[in-house]
Amino acid sequence: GHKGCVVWFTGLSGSGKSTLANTLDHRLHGHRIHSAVLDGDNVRHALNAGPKMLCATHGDEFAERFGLGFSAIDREENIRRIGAVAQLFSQAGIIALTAFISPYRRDRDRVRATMGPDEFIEVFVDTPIEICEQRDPKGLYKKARAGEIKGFTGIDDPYEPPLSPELTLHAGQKSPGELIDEVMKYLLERDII
Ligand code: GGZ
Repeated sequence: GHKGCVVWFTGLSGSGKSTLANTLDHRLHGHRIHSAVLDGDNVRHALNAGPKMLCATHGDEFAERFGLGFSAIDREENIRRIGAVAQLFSQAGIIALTAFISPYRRDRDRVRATMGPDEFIEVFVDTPIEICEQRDPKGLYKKARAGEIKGFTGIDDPYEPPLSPELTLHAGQKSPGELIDEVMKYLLERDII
């Protein structure tokens, strides 16, 4: 058997969080362990949709009040909601794998504070910004450098690395498979799986 918990990946855009969460998800499924990924594709595009998306279906006023963008307060609310959902998964016995930049230390620590002592596993995806910017899969760094996107994490908005994460992954140097070996080892040692 295994316990529910939250494996919280944090790091810059393009650091590899989603790839790592999905790689871990597949690895766990291979061992018949129930896990689920929460990332931008299912959260920022659905649960915490942005104002533009909501405007089309729900109108201006609704979109303005409930659509979440990338201001500090919107990121704070994004992370708070994701923490609450991840905890529901965890309490249902599922290993929730979250992949959000979650740039602010206070917001992550608040999520941690809502969880049990062994429930929150913070994984710092420590990829140098130079590598993230080289990868630039969506061309967002380029736009941020050109001033077309304001408040982009790592460019003109801060990323506060965790001070004592449960794990740090050097994702610029190793393959996803190797990095997930490290996470699996940790989960085994901690008696979570
Ligand atoms: C950072 C942004 C921004 C700004 C849009 N800053 O590479 P991506 O595209 O897929 O990952 C980024 C994603 C960040 O959403 P999160 O929910 O993970 O952020 S947070 O935890 O801070 O709430 C990027 C895209 O959205 N994106 N504008 N200004 N990333």
